[in-house]
Amino acid sequence: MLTAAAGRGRPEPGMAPPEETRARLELAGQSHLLRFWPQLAPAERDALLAALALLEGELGAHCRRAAEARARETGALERLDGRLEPVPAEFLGSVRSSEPATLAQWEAEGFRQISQNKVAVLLLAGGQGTRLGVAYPKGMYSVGLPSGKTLYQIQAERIRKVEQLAGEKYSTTCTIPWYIMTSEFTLGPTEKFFLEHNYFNLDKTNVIMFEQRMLPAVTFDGKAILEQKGKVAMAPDGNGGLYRALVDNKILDDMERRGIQYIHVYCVDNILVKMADPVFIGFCVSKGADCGAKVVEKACPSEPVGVVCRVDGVYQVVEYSELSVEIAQMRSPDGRLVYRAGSICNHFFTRSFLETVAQKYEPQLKQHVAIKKVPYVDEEGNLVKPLKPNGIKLEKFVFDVFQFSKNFVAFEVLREEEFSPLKNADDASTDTPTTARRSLLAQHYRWALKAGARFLDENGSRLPEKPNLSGTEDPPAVCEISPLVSYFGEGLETQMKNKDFYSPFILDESKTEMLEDARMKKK
Ligand code: UD2
Repeated sequence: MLTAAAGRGRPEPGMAPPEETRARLELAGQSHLLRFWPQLAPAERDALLAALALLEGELGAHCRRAAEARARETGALERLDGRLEPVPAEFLGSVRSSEPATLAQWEAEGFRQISQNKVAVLLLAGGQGTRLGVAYPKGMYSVGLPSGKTLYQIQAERIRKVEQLAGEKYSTTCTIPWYIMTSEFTLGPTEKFFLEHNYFNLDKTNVIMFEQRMLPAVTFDGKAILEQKGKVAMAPDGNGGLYRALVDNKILDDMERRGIQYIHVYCVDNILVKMADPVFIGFCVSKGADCGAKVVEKACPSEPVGVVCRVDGVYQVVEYSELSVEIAQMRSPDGRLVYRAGSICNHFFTRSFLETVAQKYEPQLKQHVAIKKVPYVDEEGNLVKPLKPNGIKLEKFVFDVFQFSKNFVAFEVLREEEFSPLKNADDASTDTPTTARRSLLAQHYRWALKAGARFLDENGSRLPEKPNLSGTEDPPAVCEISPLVSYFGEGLETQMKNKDFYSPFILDESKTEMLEDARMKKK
């Protein structure tokens, strides 16, 4: 159990470490953490003692668990083979194969729940974004859209728009609270960013940030790693740390107070994410689900998305890092991947399901092993940046609770409309700022053409049209539509039908007003 006991047993400068701490570390096999004690300044000693106190009693067990889990890891992939089956078609809802009337019913149901203030969104934003290579939270990243908007701004505006649509549909005003799980790395900068941007005009009281726990990184032989002479290397406890964080921070109580019943949990980096998607919410609610996952058809066997499937008959996500190549590559007679239901980290939960998980099942969640390069100080006190992985991080995964669901559903959506994650820097071939920007602009271009817009180049010549443009091509015209104007392509005809627009074009609220004024004058 983590207990803050900072300051207890604080030593005088030059003194030995408190005997109690020394003895406890000795017992846990972690006395190396005090190796540089004599060289530490008083403030560094205080900080080290405070960090160790926070890990009270847990450190030895954690380090042992990490080393054992890594040792077990060899052969784990083979053990899953033979226990897996794909999601049967009848348990998979699908945008592609559903009648428009059915989709409309689900959407109406979703909007109804939103209009009654029963829906919240919960963002997982505690990750370090190592692959993207920026030193700040990923949500603050701008992929280079004409508007310069960051991922956080796009998400905030989608919340505002979907609130407005639900309110208009059911003649009410409603709120979708935005819960944001951060970590020690991301909380401070995220709070500051939201403050500087006036919470993107959301009511600050409806944006609730909270922090997940951190765990020490451990060497292969079970020793906590010192990243500085007086600092243990720590990492967030995985996005499945959500369930402990919900309890630690009394978030479930806050949800109950607000009357929230359904929660859409999503990851920060998908530029096309449909916040509080009424169709998905409506689908899950209509099916009486306590837990649901959005999926897309995997693009290729090695795509880094977990696969929704059944393991020993129980619904689960097998993470990409844990699926064997042979299984990932299996194809059915029609040539499609057998395990193709790729999880896009968009999950639906009822509040009561989250409560059950938090109270009853959380301790049973698997601790997954991530092997990473963790900078450390060597025995002489020199900082070393390892070239090969040297450390174990234990992480829980958000989707590992699916196995406890009484009524699990999966919902397949169109990749080009809903999934384009930002994972890597631009020197990679996939999931980069360029691919994210392209997917969004391709989507907006398709919406504009569908609404009847025509595009001109800077000389006024009509640009060729590509109504079936895929998300992987650059559109012939650049058109960015503010989420405040349209959430999923709706309502654009009044502003765009049979009108000419010079590329590049941004349709935002001010332009909407101008176009509306021009239309009224013409009348
Ligand atoms: C995640 C999914 C993967 C697939 C993919 C789609 C998990 C474990 N894996 O893979 O199956 O759906 O996304 O893009 O969900 N995060 C935290 N705290 C942590 C670690 C991560 O909040 O301790 C957040 C992170 O900020 C991000 C989300 O969880 O929003 C996903 O984390 P990731 O980018 O490390 O996961 P990835 O891409 O390996």
